[in-house]
Amino acid sequence: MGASVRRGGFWPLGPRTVLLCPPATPALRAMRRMRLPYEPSKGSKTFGHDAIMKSMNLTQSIKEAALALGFDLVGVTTAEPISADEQACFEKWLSMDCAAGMSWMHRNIAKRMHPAALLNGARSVICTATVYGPLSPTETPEPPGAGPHGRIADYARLDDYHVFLKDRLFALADAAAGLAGGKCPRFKICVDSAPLAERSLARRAGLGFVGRNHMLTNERLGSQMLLGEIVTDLVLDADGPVPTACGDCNRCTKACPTGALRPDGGFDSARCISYLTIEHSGPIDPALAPLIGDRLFGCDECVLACPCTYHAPCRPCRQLPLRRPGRLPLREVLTWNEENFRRCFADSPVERLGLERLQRNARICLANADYV
Ligand code: B12
Ligand code: SF4
Ligand code: SF4
Repeated sequence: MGASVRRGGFWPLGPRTVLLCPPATPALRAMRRMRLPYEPSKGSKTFGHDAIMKSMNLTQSIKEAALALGFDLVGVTTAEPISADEQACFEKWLSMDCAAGMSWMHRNIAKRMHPAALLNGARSVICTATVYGPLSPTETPEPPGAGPHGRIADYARLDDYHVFLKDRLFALADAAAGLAGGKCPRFKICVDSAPLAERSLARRAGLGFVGRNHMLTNERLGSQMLLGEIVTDLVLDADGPVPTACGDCNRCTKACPTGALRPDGGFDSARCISYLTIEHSGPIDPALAPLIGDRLFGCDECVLACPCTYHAPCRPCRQLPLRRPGRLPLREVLTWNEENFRRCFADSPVERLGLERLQRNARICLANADYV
């Protein structure tokens, strides 16, 4: 899972739990320059005493800093445990063996449910989302030349998001520490690999709703977004959840090639192409292999089928560059050695998969291409 970001001894408690004290770092000074002007409402009786006003001003300034750093969405929730319903949903998922071979999902359950278990004294979670799609038509070219090709999930064409999102979140923590004035706040940066219920928290922070495809989905920006959080002991002003927009729509469930999105709303990882091609080690069940089609790494079907995603504006250009092809010639992949693999996928999410499993997937895609 994610690589940790270390920055020259600046993080005194190690790469993950950080204690920050002003005076400002260069990053923080840059952030202060970037900060948009903020006008506190003067003498408002409605908001009551100073502490509330201060937390609101601080929250608003942190959000502005987040947007200036390139996050597309930012919201705040408390560090309270996720709801009893969501805890029950998670426990049922585990008990039904829906985590399949991801044994690590059975560990650190208390932390996953409760952000304060990750950082003593945590009071708030700053939730962010970074858009990576939908891609524009020019970014999704037809396969060049002849021969069967395999598809790479859109997010895996970027550099490894664990690294670049952690960098951005550290910069946001810098900014928040400066904005907090004389305080010495503590932060824990989380992206994917930390045991944290990221979608539940993002939903509670108002970034979007959890759709039938289980994705955190924003009505305006869709669901091709990556999540990252800062758990902190700062007291911030919490946002509220937004209602789900699924209604009677069922497109994602219909689009899922394998039935991983179950009719009862559950999610069966053992049938999910994303799980099979990325997380699963060893041979793939021959009954499922034909359903994988040409998906060489990951799967975007339930995400792209969602009206919120396909009506969303295309990925903004200022965002992260796509450094890898969306399709690869399968016969060529089967001839690759480690050097070829590294040249294409170093520093990408595919690197962790390794050449052996990529070639396992390529053989399945090739067999499927020969069927058609
Ligand atoms: C394990 C995992 C996987 C597994 C299992 C996926 C799954 N659905 O659980 C596999 C390998 C299959 C996978 C695949 C993908 N993943 Co993944 N994955 C994770 C991980 C590490 C944990 C997810 C988890 O806790 N699952 C357990 C189930 C029970 O939790 P859940 O489905 O999220 O449900 C919770 C809440 O959403 C809520 N909830 C569920 N249903 C409902 C319904 C309502 C009405 C409400 C109110 C709440 C609610 O309660 C649940 C309990 O907390 C997270 C990172 C993290 N630390 O959270 C990334 C994460 C979920 N993955 C991510 C991505 C991008 C993907 C893929 C799109 C990659 C790809 N293109 O191949 C696919 C999408 C598959 C899918 N439709 O979910 C992103 C999702 C971003 C987003 N916008 O939602 C995350 C958040 C990583 C990140 N930091 O950005 N993933
Ligand atoms: S990622 Fe693919 S296989 Fe997994 S649930 Fe979504 S559509 Fe189904
Ligand atoms: S496709 Fe339809 S049902 Fe599925 S998440 Fe999107 S809106 Fe909800």
